[in-house]
Amino acid sequence: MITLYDLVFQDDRRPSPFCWRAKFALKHKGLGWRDEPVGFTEKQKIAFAQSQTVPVIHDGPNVVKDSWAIAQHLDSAYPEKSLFGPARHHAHFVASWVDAAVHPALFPILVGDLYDRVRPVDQPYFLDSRGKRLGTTDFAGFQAKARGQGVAAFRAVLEPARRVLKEQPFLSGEQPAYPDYALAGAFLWARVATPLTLLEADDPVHAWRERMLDLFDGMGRKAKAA
Ligand SMILES: N[C@@H](CCC(=O)N[C@@H](CS)C(=O)NCC(=O)O)C(=O)O
Repeated sequence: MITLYDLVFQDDRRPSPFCWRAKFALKHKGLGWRDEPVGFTEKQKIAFAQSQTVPVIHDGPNVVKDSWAIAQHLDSAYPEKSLFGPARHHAHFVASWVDAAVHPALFPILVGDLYDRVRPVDQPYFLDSRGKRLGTTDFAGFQAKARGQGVAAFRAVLEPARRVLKEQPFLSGEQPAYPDYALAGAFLWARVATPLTLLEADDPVHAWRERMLDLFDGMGRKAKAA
C-alpha cells in the first residue's frame, strides 16, 4: 500500500497544491493510498525521505519526494493509463508554468486566509518562513492590498489555459491528465484556503474547474473547503 505524506492545516484541511497533484495522479492510476498528515513543524515524519517538503510517497521499496518525481514514478511503475499521454514534456511545461506563474499570482491574494487556517502549532513557523518570503508578517494587510489588482492579474495569468479550454474540455484534450491535475492543484489550494471568488461564472476556466471538482467521485469537491 502506498503512503502519501500530505500537508495538514486546521480541522484536517489539506491545502497543498503539490499534494493535490499527487492525489489526482494516484486516482488517475486507480491506486489507493494510506494518508499520513504532516504539519509544517512535523518534518521528522518525512526525514526518512530526506525531504523538507510534501508530497512524499512511500511505495514498497521506493521513497519518492517532489510532485513531478512522484508523477514520473507512478507513470513508470504503473504504466497502464498514462498520466502524460504522448506528451510528458507538455505535462512538465504546464506543471512548471503553474509553479512559476499561477502560484505566485495566487499566493499574495490568499496568504492572509491561508495563515488563518494553519494549525496553531504551525503558525510561528508559517509567520517566520512566509514572513521572510514576503518581507512582512502582516499577512492580512498584505493580502488586502494585493487583492486590489491581484484578482484581475490572476485571471490574466490564466489566459493560456482559457484559450485551450474554450476549445476542449480539458487541457489534455477530451480526458483529463497531468496538465489538468497540475492546474487543479492550484485551485484546490485556493478552495481550501480562502472563500475569495477567483473566477467569473462565464469563464471557460470556471467550467473546467467544475469538471475537475467532479472527477474521481468528487474528490476535490468533498475535501474540506475554506
Ligand atoms: N517542488 C516541490 C514543492 C513542494 C512544496 O513546496 N510543498 C509545500 C507545501 S505546498 C511544503 O511542503 N512546504 C513545507 C514548508 O514550507 O516547510 C514539489 O513539487 O513537490
